[in-house]
Amino acid sequence: MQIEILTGDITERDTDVIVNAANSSLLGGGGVDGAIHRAAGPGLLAACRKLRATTLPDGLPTGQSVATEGFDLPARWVVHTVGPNATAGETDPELLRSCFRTALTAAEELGARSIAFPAVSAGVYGWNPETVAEVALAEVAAHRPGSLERAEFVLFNDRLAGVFRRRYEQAE
Ligand code: AR6
Repeated sequence: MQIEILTGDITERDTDVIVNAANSSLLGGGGVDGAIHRAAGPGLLAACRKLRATTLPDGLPTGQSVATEGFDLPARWVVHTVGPNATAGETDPELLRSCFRTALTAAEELGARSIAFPAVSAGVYGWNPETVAEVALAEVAAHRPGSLERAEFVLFNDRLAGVFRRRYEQAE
C-alpha cells in the first residue's frame, strides 16, 4: 500500500475514507472531531445519533471503529475510532494499535481504495506523537490490503508531520 505523509486539514481530503479521532459518545467534541462534524454538516451528527440509538447504545468502546457516510465532506465515508485517553490512564499501546487496525478493516469492508488518518490520541488524549507515529505506521505497514491502495497521514502542522516522516524513514 502506498503511504503518504502530509501537513493539512483532514476535512479537505478527498480520499474515500477519512478517520475521525472521536470519543465513545460519537456525538462530537473538539479537535479533529469538531472539525469533521462542522465540515460534514448536521447529517453526520444525525447518523451518529442513529448508531447510538441502535447498534451502539453504550457508545463505541476504546480501540473500536465504526463507519458513517461523509455527508458534506469530500470524503465518501468517515470511519470513527476512539483512541485511548492517556490523561485518563489509558496507556496500553494495544488500544492505539487496535484503532488503526479496526479503521483499516472498516475501510476494507466499505470497499474503499484510499484512507486518511489523523494523529489519533496525539491531541487532547495526551499520547506522545512519537508513539502514535510508530504505532500508526506499523499497523498500516502490516495491513494486507484488499481494496485499499493508498493510506495518507494528514497531520495538522509541520512539526507533527516531521515526527511521522522521521519514523517512516527509520522503518524503511
Ligand atoms: N485535520 C487534521 N488533524 C487535526 C485537525 C484537522 N482538521 N484538527 C486537529 N487535528 P484531537 P485525540 C490534530 O485532540 O487526542 C475530541 O474532543 C491535532 O492537532 O483531535 O484523539 C474528541 O471528541 C492532533 O494532532 O484527538 C475526543 O473527546 C490530532 O488531530 C478527543 O478530542 C488529534 O487530536 C480525542 O482526542
